Amino acid sequence: MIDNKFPKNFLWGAATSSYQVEGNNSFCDWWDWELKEKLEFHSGIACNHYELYKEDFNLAKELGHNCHRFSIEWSRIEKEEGIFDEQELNHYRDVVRALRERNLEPVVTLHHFTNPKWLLEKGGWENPKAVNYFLRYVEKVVAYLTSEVTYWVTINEPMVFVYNSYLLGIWPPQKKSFSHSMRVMKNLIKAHNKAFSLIHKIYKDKLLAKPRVGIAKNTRLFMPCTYKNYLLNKLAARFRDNFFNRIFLDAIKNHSDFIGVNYYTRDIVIVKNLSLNAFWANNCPDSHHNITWRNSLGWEIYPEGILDCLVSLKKYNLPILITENGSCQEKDENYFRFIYEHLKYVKKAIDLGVPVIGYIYWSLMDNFEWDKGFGARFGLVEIDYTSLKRIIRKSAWDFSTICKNNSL
Ligand code: IFM
Repeated sequence: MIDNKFPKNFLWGAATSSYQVEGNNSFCDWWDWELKEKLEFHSGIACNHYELYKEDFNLAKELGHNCHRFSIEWSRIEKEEGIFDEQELNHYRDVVRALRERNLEPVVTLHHFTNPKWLLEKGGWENPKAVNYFLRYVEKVVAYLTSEVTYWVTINEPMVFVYNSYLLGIWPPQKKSFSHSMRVMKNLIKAHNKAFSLIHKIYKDKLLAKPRVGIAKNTRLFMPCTYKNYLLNKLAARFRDNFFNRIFLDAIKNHSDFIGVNYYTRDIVIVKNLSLNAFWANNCPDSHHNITWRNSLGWEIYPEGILDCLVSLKKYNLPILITENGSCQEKDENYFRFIYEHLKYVKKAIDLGVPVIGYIYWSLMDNFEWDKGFGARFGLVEIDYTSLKRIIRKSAWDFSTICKNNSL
């Protein structure tokens, strides 16, 4: 008989990030960028989660979750450089307490793409001093929340940030430079490693049980296009796997208590010319492969890819928390189909000895999908953006059965 049970104390939940759900985060770089770029949509009040968080956590509890991942907005805590806003620190302490009151284990992200405006004025993450600015903020926040939080995610998807903001130039500050992106990557690695030691020290000094500190790593499966130039495509796929998936993890592996995995899709790598861009960014736009399922943004949905990614991480010998996996769909039933198909492979990975300790769906509710706006709906809970009414999708109830039974 196939055993569909997940390990004891498995974490089940959903994630959000401050800028995408809270609303009115006007002190951060994205806010001004949206205005400057004259995007058709603005994050504005988003889901007003800043005020409605208790209501939203009630939904998570009702849905049988036992954990919740959210992020703290640096630009709220430190609106002006070096001046910390007690009221905002208290707000996030209330958020954590609201989770604890509902028996939802908080998984707290300290950096999820957004930065305070003042940091950008000082050169952002290209400036080596960004590391110390980040540590000063981390120290403040962590000291505030030590007794209530165990799981810390220092940085969300560092390589997505590097790619989109410094290499491809599609996100603020819109740089397109290999050397700039390398500088940023190095500073992010340093920031994580030092934050790891700092967080551990804070807990040790307070004689508290050890925290668990990691990053949330967007992990992709890179496969070569088999149509033409296979060997070159294979080389590029390997290069990209190394650059996007491995370099960062290799550099932080001794400063991590767990690896957070964000898995969404696979890339079919094609090299159409010999430019560096073709090597690190081009995907096959043609129908050389039988792609049968895409989300509403056009990303391929490839559930078996999560198994390959998880197995490839086994060598790090660290617990793995799936910190994001999710999809935007047209039809409600496809949200559950997506979850179920991925969970089958997560279970397979566990059976193969990969120490997966939890599964956190992206996202608890529809939200602001960065440069794509509000159209891409990833939520277990649908948001009516006119009334801000929350409507639980049927798929969320189906997922809830898995969470409550700890079994597929
Ligand atoms: O919305 C994002 C999130 O901020 C980071 N991971 C991927 C999600 C979907 O694109």
